[in-house]
Amino acid sequence: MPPKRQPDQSAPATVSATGVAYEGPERGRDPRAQAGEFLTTPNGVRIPDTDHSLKAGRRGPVLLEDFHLREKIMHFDHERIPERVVHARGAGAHGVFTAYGNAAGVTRAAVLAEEGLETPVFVRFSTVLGSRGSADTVRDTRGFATKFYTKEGTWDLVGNNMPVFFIQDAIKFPDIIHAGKPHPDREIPQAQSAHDTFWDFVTLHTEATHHTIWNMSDRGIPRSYRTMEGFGIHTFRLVNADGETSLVKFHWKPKLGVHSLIWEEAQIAAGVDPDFHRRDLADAIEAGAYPEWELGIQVMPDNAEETFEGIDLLDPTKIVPEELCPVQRIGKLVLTGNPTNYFAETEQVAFHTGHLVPGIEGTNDPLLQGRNFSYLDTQLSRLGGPNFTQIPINRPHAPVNDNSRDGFHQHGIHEGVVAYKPNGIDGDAPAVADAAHGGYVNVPREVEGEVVRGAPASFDDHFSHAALFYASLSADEQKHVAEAYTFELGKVYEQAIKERALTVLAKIDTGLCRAVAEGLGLPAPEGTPVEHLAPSPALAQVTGESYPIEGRLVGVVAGPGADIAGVTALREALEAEGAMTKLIAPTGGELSRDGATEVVERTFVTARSIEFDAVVVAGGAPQDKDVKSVVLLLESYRQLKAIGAWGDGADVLTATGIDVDGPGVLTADSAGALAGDLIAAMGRHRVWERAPLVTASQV
Ligand code: HDE
Repeated sequence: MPPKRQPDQSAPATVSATGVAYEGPERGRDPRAQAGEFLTTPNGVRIPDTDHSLKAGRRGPVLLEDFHLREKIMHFDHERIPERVVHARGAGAHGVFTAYGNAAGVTRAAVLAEEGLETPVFVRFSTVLGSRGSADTVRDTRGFATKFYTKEGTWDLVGNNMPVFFIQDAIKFPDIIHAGKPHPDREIPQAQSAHDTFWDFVTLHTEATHHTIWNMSDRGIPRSYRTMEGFGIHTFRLVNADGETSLVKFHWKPKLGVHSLIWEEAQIAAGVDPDFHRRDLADAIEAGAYPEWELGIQVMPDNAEETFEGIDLLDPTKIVPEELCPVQRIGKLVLTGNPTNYFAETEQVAFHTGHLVPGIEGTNDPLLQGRNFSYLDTQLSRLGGPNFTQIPINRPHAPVNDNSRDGFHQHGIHEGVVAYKPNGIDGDAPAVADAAHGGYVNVPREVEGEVVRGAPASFDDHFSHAALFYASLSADEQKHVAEAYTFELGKVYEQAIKERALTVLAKIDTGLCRAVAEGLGLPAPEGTPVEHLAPSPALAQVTGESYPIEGRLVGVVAGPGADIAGVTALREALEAEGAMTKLIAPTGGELSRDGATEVVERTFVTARSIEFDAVVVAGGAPQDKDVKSVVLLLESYRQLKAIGAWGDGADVLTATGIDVDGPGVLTADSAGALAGDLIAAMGRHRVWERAPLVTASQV
């Protein structure tokens, strides 16, 4: 008898090849992807010519019998799928999550509880408002969605880089998104909140105030996906092996610290390098500077009120300050592999807040409850049917035996006649699992109440957490918030909307309100700011702390006659810290001196300030003032980056108008002597002491 065909529902290499598994020569290879040495049709028929249609004579009409033409064009015509209705623009990476084991007391989920357990993950970062081809560096919230392929089934933590949301109830989601997306008449502006409908909505619907001020802060323009925090936002319920429950908020803490762009950089990058964040993520992983986060939890008692220190834990517009409830670190995420194919993996990955594993449950947060419906629903139109969990990137790494059958794009070849329970024919297989056998058994909860369209009274506090956030920022960050509101509201046409926005700001902080009013040329409304909790230092990101500089980039300006041995020495010193250099010269090619050679990777035409975390001028660099290099240096100075020079490279800085004795301007006799100071300065991200020297309009 011929061997029986087996259904293939195994996870192919594109999915399982995360972290360690990515090492092998078969990296990312799906045996069912393109194979064989000849070009074929989708049915495997070899093709002699793919450049010409089949015609009746060389100048004659094309024949309908040309099946190769038909199949090739038909497939092309359907290559695009609907982009995500929100979070359309994104970048993904494979990685590994390792549990520390200290969460075992609060959850029985092995992925979090089992010490040393490595779980493969796929993470997708995204912007929210822009379409799939929009720029990375726009002012927006960022998505931070993680798919854990756990041995107990798939768990998705679908979070953002801000800990709160615009709305308290899912029923408002179409409203906030319609207000934020481009205006429907002209479909502008793309990927922006600086327009009338957004500000009209968020100033009327004031529960959006807290999230809006996060967007206006530096968090709205991250330096990199690698330097963002992540938040699960909602409160979740964790259940331990004894059935005891806790209310928990999830936090991702980046190893490299939380850092942002300067607004000028964000704007320039949107034109010069719209792929800025995508490129940064992929380049860092390729260079071995693997992005890392620790997963943290705030653990709070599961009390009947579902509050902590008076804060309503079901309200997704509120935070629990870390000073009141510390974040306990329970595991580490390392991103180690770039996707092999953007469409197959990053585009087709499907997250869902309802993808939970035993030991992790949701709560009655009305925003979360609505999401539990929405994410499953959206995949039906986006991925074309109910079988999207069979797409390689979405396949669980746990065995699947779900009795579901058929539907569009069914990949499983299911055997037998039984797909129902109970059944006698297969001995009632597959068996159901109780908690002892790893079944997802919900914690029993009493639910009762009157049917009502409404929210608890605590949901009416729309301003105190926005005021808390603003009060917790450093002075530099507060200044950026005022500038962001001034910019965004300055783009609004309707005067009434600007005035309404100022009345909201008056409730947050008088100084902020006055600064924005002044920028808009409007009177600041009278009003007393609301009371708020004590400032939370954990919310500030400019703290004076130093961080590793892995994956950071230094531009080295040089030219014919420059000290190339010095360039090499600087490159090696930075590479030892995981950072990278790019040599910038008037033209491409190589630069050599005294037997040392370095490749030019950017010219004065292709280099722009936004790409670099610091810029240095090599000794012996050209003294002539090329306007492009002047722009590069002046922009970098204005963007508060470390600037350096060795030897007579310092003369170039002086000729450009940069004070070599100014803050964060580093000079030394040799490249080797410069390296240490440069590394230390980059570890602090920016030269904040220089900010007062740079005018408000420039930063
Ligand atoms: Fe989403 N959201 N969302 N969202 N969301 C989607 O799902 C939705 C919300 C978030 O990289 C969509 O597969 C509703 C909060 C991320 O693939 C959609 C509500 C948070 C991503 C959807 C929210 C998020 C999405 C679009 C209000 C932070 C990208 C395509 C109840 C905790 C995931 C898709 C990825 C994507 C609906 C609110 C984060 C339409 C209805 C709050 C990171 O289903």
